[in-house]
Amino acid sequence: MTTIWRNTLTFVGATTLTLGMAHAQSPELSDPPEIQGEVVGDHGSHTLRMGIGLAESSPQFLSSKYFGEILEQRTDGRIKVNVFPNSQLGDDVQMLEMLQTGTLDMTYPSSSATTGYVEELAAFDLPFLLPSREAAVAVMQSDVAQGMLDAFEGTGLKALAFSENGYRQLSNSARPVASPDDVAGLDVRGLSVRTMENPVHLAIWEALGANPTPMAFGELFSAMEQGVVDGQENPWSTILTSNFNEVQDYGTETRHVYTPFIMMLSERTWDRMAPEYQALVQEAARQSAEYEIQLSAEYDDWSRDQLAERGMDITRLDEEQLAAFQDAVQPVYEEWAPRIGEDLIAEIQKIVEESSN
Ligand code: KDG
Repeated sequence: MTTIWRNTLTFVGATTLTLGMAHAQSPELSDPPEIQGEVVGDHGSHTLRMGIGLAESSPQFLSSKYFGEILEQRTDGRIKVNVFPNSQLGDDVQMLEMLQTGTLDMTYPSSSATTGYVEELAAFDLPFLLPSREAAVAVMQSDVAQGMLDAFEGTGLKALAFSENGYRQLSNSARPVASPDDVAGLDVRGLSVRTMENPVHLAIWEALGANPTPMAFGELFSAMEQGVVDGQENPWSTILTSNFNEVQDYGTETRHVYTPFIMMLSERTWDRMAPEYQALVQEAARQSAEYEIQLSAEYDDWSRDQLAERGMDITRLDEEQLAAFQDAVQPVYEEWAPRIGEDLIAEIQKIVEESSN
């Protein structure tokens, strides 16, 4: 299966070359871990349709394919997973609703799109809460995070595993940004910035002086192309694999929020599966999530450097500049921490501290 993916990547690269752009399509990526474990007995056949927002070259797509390979191999082909990329089946919010009604089996949203189901997940949307990837992974693997996944019980959604969307960075088409004043625009208008449909994200960009506009991810490229919004914020890998650099000249390494992904299955689909298959799906989700986190880490800085190579003007903030962003979003903490739960935030901060020891 490794070969199939490599071929796909080579094919994409080769196509690009014929168009005259000699840019690499992906960093040196780790091979997926070897699939281990016995074949599970025959409990019927399932073809699972999974919709995701991101492109075929994204860590999310590649690891979702791996998820499918695990299931296929360990059921002798009785469980198949078809992954539909590029928001072609809808955006995160719509696809979650499709899971609830049973018209779609799986999706893989940002946690930020799921806070309407489990409010505590909004903790992840608090700015500058998770200072390093190691800390973020420790939180995602903690009992606190498992409790959040379990809390989906009864919503029609089965939350299988956390993985990494990653540190979100600002991009825009108007000007270089090195301070909240650049976002707000002292002599010119504030940047209009697309956000996910999440109130904490709206509050962050309001606090920074932007005009935030919530919008579905699938509409974002053309909204930026047509100048409906000046910018957006997403991890470097998403900015690159979604070709946002074609319509965004400026990037700023703000790392303002670390967003997890959550792999989701429709509870209706889950209930139709034999317990043996359910256990396998859960195991495969965890394995592919681990692989996704690894790929995402491999993509992150590489994507930033690729964007720079492709002509994006990237601003990296020094400590003082970063502190100005952190100070400007302090009111978001004051407003949202009590609503999300001070105790929960304290627990997360404790895990963060322990992870750095
Ligand atoms: O598949 C996930 C994407 O749909 C989405 O979560 C990407 O972070 C994202 C965004 O900004 O909407």
